[in-house]
Amino acid sequence: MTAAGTPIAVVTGASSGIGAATARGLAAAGYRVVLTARRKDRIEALAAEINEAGHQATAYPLDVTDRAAVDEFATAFRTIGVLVNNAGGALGADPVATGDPDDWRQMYETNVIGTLNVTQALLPALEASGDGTVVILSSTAGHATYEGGGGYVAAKNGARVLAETLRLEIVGRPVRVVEIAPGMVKTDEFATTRFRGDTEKAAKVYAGVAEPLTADDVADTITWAVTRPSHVNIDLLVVRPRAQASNTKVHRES
Ligand code: 8X3
Repeated sequence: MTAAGTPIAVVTGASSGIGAATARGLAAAGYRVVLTARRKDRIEALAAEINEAGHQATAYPLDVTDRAAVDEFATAFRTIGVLVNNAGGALGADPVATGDPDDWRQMYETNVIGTLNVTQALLPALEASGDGTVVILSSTAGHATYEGGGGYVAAKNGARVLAETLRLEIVGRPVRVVEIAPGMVKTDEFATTRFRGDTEKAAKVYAGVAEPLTADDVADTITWAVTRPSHVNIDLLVVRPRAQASNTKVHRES
C-alpha cells in the first residue's frame, strides 16, 4: 500500500479538528498518511488537498467501533510506522445523577473500544516496521474530573489506562506508546457535538478565553512526539492553553 521506504501513518477521526490537522502535520513530516473516519467525503477532500501540496495521503472510510471493518482495514498493511488514535469525543455535560447511560456507553465505545480495536488490529504491522509508534489522544479529562464531565472523564480515563497498560505489556518490543492529553482546544466540532448542535452552549465553553488551543497546536505536539528519535518515548504530554491552569480554573476576560 506504500512506496518502499515511506513510512505510513494511520490517523483515525481524520475528517476534522485535531485528526485532520495531525494528518497534515505528519504528511508534511514525510509520512504517507492514511486518513480514516466515517465521513468519506471529508477525508477524500483532505487526502486530495494533502496530495496537491506534494505530500502523500489516501482516504479509507472507517468506523472504529466496527471491529470487522477495522480487521478488514488492517489486512491492507504489512508495516505501519505510526497509528494516531484520535477518533472519539464527548456527548453531554450532565451530572452523574441525570446523565444518559446511552451517552456514557457511546463515549466508552468510541474513545476506548474504538482505540482498542484499531490498536489491536494494527499492532502486528506496527511491530513489523521495527520502529512503530502508537499515539493515544486522551484528554486532561483523563487525568482529573470536573462537574458535568462524568461520562467523558470516565471514558478518557479508559483511554489513559489503555495507553499505560499497553506500554507495560509491550516493553522490549519496537513500538512506543505515547499519550497526548490536551486541555481546552477550540475546534469546529468538539463542543458543538457535545451539546448536540447547540452552538450557544458550545460557544460558552470558550467564552472570554483569549487563546484556547487550536487543532494545529495539538497536531504540532503530536508530530513533535512522533518524530523524536525512536529510543525516546514521550510517555505523556499534557498540553493546555496558558489561560487554563486546570480543568476548572480558566482565566476569562469579561
Ligand atoms: C477536552 C477537554 O475540558 O472539555 O478533551 O474535558 S475538556
